Amino acid sequence: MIQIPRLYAIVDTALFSASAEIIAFAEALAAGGCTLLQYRNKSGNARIMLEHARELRRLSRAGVPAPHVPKLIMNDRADLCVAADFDGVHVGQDDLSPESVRQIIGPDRWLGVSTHNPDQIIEADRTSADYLAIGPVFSTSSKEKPDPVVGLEGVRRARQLTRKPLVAIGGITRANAASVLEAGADSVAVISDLLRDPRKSAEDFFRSLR
Ligand code: TZP
Ligand code: MG
Repeated sequence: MIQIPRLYAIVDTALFSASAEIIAFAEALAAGGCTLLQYRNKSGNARIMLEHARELRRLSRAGVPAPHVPKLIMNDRADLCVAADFDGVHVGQDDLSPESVRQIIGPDRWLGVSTHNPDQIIEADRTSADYLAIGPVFSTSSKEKPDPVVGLEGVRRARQLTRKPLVAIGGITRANAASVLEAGADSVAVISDLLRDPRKSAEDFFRSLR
């Protein structure tokens, strides 16, 4: 069983206008204590994705002793995860199946699977996924065509359906994060509420989640 940190920071490239900003954002998150970062790029430009990913990989290892190197997760793309030597992949219901991803990334990298309802949780729980995500917990503007909001009740239900580490996502902020862990999540995945002053926001999250 993997040990998942309480904060799972997502770097969504749609929110930045230049590559340097993306890298600086990730560095600030790491400075704020983030040890788990997802690279999310929905542009479809695989070359740029690999460039960003390799730079993130290089930076995350620079000067950090092995046990403290932040884990990097690639959204959607198992091939790019391996190419950039990332630590894992996160897939949704329309991506490659968990077992297909597992074949590509091998037994040791982390595999996360997004779920949005009880049936999907039960199905994903039977796979080799290392953690499951449930959401959107609250309404979000960071995802195109989000599934229906599941609320804290959805997190509680998910908690009853799996023993795998559970990551909650969608509209989670410093103000509501503690209630989400209270409902049974092991970790909160966040895009928007890290954008302004990422280092301080991450520190605030860790403080509120102790
Ligand atoms: N999947 C479900 S909600 C969401 C994703 C990728 C977006 C989460 O972003 P935010 O800004 O933290 O609501
Ligand atoms: Mg996906």
